[in-house]
Amino acid sequence: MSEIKRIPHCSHWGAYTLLVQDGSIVGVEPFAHDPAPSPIIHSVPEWANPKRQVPSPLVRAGWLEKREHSDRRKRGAEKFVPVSWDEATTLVADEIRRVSTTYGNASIFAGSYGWTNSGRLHHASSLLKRMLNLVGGFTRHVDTYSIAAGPVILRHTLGSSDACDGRANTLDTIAEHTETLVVFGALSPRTAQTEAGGIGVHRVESYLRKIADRGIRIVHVSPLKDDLPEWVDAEWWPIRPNTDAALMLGLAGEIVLAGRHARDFLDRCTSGADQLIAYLDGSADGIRKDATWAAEICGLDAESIRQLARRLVDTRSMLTVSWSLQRAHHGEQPFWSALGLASIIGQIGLPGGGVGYGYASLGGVGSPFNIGKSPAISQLTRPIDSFIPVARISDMLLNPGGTFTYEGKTHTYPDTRLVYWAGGNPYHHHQDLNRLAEAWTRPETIIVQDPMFTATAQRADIVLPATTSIERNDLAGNRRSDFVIAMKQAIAPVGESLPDFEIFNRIAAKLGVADGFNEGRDEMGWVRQLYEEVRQDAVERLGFEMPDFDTFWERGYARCPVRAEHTFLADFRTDPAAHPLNTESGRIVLGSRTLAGLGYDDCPPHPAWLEPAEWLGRGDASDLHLISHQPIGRLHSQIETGVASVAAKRNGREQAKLNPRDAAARGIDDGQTIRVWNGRGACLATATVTDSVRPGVLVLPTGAWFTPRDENGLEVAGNPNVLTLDIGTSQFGQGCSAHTCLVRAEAHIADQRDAFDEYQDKLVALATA
Ligand SMILES: Nc1nc2c(c(=O)[nH]1)N[C@H]1C(S)=C(S)[C@@H](COP(=O)(O)OP(=O)(O)OC[C@H]3O[C@@H](n4cnc5c(=O)[nH]c(N)nc54)[C@H](O)[C@@H]3O)O[C@H]1N2
Ligand SMILES: Nc1nc2c(c(=O)[nH]1)N[C@H]1C(S)=C(S)[C@@H](COP(=O)(O)OP(=O)(O)OC[C@H]3O[C@@H](n4cnc5c(=O)[nH]c(N)nc54)[C@H](O)[C@@H]3O)O[C@H]1N2
Ligand SMILES: [Mo]
Repeated sequence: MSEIKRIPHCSHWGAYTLLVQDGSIVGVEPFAHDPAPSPIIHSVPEWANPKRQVPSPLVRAGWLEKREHSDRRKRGAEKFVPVSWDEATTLVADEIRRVSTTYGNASIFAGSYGWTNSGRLHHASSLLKRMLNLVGGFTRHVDTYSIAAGPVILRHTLGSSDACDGRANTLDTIAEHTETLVVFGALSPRTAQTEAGGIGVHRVESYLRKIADRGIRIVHVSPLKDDLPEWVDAEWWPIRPNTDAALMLGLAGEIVLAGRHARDFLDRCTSGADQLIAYLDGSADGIRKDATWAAEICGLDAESIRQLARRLVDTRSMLTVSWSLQRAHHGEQPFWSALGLASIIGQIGLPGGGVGYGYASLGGVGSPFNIGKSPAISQLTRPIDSFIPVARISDMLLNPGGTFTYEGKTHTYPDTRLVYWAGGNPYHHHQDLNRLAEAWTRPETIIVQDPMFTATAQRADIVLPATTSIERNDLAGNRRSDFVIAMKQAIAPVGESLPDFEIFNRIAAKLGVADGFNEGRDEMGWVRQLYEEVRQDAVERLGFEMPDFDTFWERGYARCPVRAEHTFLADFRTDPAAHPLNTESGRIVLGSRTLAGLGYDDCPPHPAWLEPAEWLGRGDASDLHLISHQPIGRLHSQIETGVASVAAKRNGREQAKLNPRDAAARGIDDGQTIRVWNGRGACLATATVTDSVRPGVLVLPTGAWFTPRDENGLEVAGNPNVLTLDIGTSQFGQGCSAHTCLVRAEAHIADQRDAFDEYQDKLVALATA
């Protein structure tokens, strides 16, 4: 036995040290500076499990024979043929050339949404775009599944998406100054485990402890009590899902009706406030938006709403709104309504006052933020500007040449012939997977690059096995983390996998653009270069010294320049004319001329309550509102078979939480296998009966590997996206509406076979066919 080596590394869920002996990982230790490391670090050794990885480049047999004329319905059902890297990269380069010559580059879809790994060099989708930009471009996506409706409406009404990107009031100021905190959605260490691009120090929990210690009044508005840790003393308001805009507007209406609205702030800092006020006081449509009105829609107590409205103006008050609220039909409205309410209260720009979005949705939101450059490889210049809103992927594939609207303009869907996905898992992330499966039969060729034999890879024509981050060198860092972290190679590549950079470099060579792609640098040359760009920017622009590359690489981390104690829009509040916002009026928009001109019924010119397509106010007694939130034990679908992920399952299945009242009405016992279904699909899960979930709501986390059983389409792993609704949030924002979904649930007795084993068996069988 040789000595144990200690290798610094990082993933989206934090930094850690891998203990490596004789080429194997024998232990994982948390980063010494991290007070709240994520248990997901202990799933990392599972990455090295050869049974989970794609063993070699693979081509679907039918595609190898007939290329673009193959039977596309055989995707996911036909065997794969292993090929050499040389053959695989030639096939890929030939396809890119064929499609771009015959149909034009817009027919190549490389939006390729996904979190990939935290490394900023081997960032799979960035490298894909970099390569394709050298050969004429591709159709891309805009916004993210995380936030789309939110930033679209905030860019229009606040002039930027800063307030939902981690640039609103920092949590240190809230812990110090706020007297009344209203949490819409969650403030949870569960989601704060992860941060896109890695995180050095998990701080959310310590801010929450400070807030809890100060004993301020906290109102927690969510269908799920666990969205705040139980040690935070909060009043739980179990709201009906998707009705928050009504509560916000009811609170605002109460303030207006009492004449307590901040007239000076509204006059100086907003535009169109009279339109909002006319809606609130009922002069516009005859309906007063008061506590009684809101209580009826939200399923809450009117008197408590009335009291809270008073308290919001009597004390220093802060509203936090989770990203989840805008991942719903009309998701623009809760974000805009919160801004409207905060403007009516009039404390925006004061320490500990106002509104902010996405606190704890990611680990870095609300923490001191990085003001330096964050490491990133350039995607180079786009030769064409063809795009879709990120979640309109099925619409695009099903409607070539059809039109869609986005931010008030009309665009056309391209005629997609080739899809190249690297570092994302649409069979995890997209809604209504049975609809996606139909859309997936449309393109002539689908290429998937991933270390794992995911549901998406299983449905590809060409699968390119990338190494996981622990099989190569890289660095982590982002705009919301105060550390840049070395991600050193810990083990040799598994099977025939290659680092993403190397895969694209080889394809670029076949396309004759290798020089432009690699700029003469190899892996370590690029890691050094990306670090140096960050270090130079910090010293030149901010006078902040970071260690030289060799010191950084040896030590494993470097600190970045950050801003703490930040109060959002403080300057603007003091002098709005000197600090105009990038909006139609230069101020906060509460009544929009642009939206009035557009006349959309699903995104009116002022914040409004609009009924979602599916919600408890319209369902019948057997309907449950599905909340498919983020899984506690993994990041989305990643390392689904790792220890942290498996620990969160029950009887090998995902847990579906529901209220005792609803369980009893359906004859469901705690721990029983249930079938959750609606007109779009059905899946299995294990029932966990708990009164921490509001009656009428069922919570099933995302991320189980999509495993439909062939005979009847029943999904056995517990993937909620067989149930969710695939519509845009509105014609304006076009975000995903994942949290708008009604389902039914019943005890499932027919088949007690363990789903977890079944779909893992299938996975291994496909990989070794
Ligand atoms: N119902 C419902 N659906 C949702 C949501 C919801 O709330 N409800 N949330 C949505 C949100 S917010 C998001 S962000 C999306 C997430 O959706 P995704 O980002 O697509 O999910 P991941 O599972 O992280 O997929 C990342 C993929 O990258 C692969 N990968 C990891 N490392 C590497 C690498 O080094 N190279 C390459 N080439 N690949 C790598 C992983 O194996 C995995 O297949 O899901 C969305 N879907
Ligand atoms: N462990 C872990 N952490 C993660 C991720 C992960 O996969 N695993 N994914 C990361 C990503 S990509 C993102 S974008 C963020 C997402 O961060 P969020 O969007 O904040 O996370 P969610 O878990 O979808 O939702 C948080 C809570 O919102 C509540 N909620 C849902 N709908 C409503 C509603 O209509 N009204 C109210 N008041 N509350 C509602 C639900 O009870 C849910 O638990 O999480 C990140 N953090
Ligand atoms: Mo996300």
